[in-house]
Amino acid sequence: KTVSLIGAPTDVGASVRGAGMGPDALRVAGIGDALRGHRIEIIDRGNLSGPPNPWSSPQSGIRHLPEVVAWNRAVFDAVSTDLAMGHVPVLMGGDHCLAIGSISAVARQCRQQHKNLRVVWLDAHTDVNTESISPSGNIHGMPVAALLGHGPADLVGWSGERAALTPDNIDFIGIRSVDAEEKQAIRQLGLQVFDMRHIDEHGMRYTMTEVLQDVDEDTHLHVSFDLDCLDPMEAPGVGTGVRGGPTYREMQLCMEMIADTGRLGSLDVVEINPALDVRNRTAELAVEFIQSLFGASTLAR
Ligand code: DIR
Ligand code: MN
Ligand code: MN
Ligand code: MN
Repeated sequence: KTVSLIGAPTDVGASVRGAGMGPDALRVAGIGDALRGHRIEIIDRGNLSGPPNPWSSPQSGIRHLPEVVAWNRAVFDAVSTDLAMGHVPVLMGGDHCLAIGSISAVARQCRQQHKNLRVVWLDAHTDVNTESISPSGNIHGMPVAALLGHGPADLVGWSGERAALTPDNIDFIGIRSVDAEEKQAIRQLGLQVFDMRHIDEHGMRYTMTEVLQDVDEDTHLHVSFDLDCLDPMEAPGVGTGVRGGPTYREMQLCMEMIADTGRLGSLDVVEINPALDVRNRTAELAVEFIQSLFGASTLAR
């Protein structure tokens, strides 16, 4: 298996600056060597380039739309290239707006290859805002809506269809912060949200059994891993931490159960903010989880 690391050093979609340093924080934490240790071939594509963050206020409910489009275009092209080569692309963000480009590329490839796409969205937030309901205007709170075909025309339709995803293609895990009108959108769309209460009541094991039950040989599994999914005690280096996330052990089990399917085809690792971190702890934690996601376990190998 060949994994391609693609850096997208930008925070244009975020509400707090600093996520642009994520790719190098992951490299410093040893992401390449950690995976190389598991019989995976690694190609580091280096960092993509794109416009600087203008740090301006929202225009018609949305911030930095042209810059977000430019960065996502670069991500879409890079992810498409690696998928076409049969590689597993790992998008190192950057903020979560970049999932628009990466998942659109994955959806297009899945359609061409007649694969079923399943997205696992690990996040404290559902990111299903649009410019008409977002309280912040930050596009990192909107990628799921865009992928479902909602939002400004510039962010929609990249996969070749209006909607890269349908609501039954995506499951959310770890959710504990949803904006007022976002809640309504979730209900209207019929999204499957495994919030923290669900994990508290049923446990991570049962939750992941539900999430992964219909994954089969024809499934391409995409994991979109926002580091703020974790409890901020564990992962302080994020711009919008919310207390009460999954524990270290719960998240390890989540990753291991995904690895066990053998169907992981692509990954986003986003929202690491080294400017807010403590001695790169959050990037190091991300590397530990990514190792598990790629099949590392306590007793095997
Ligand atoms: C909030 C924060 N719901 C927004 N979203 C974040 O601005 O739309 N997503 N931080 O990861
Ligand atoms: Mn997110
Ligand atoms: Mn988040
Ligand atoms: Mn589902």
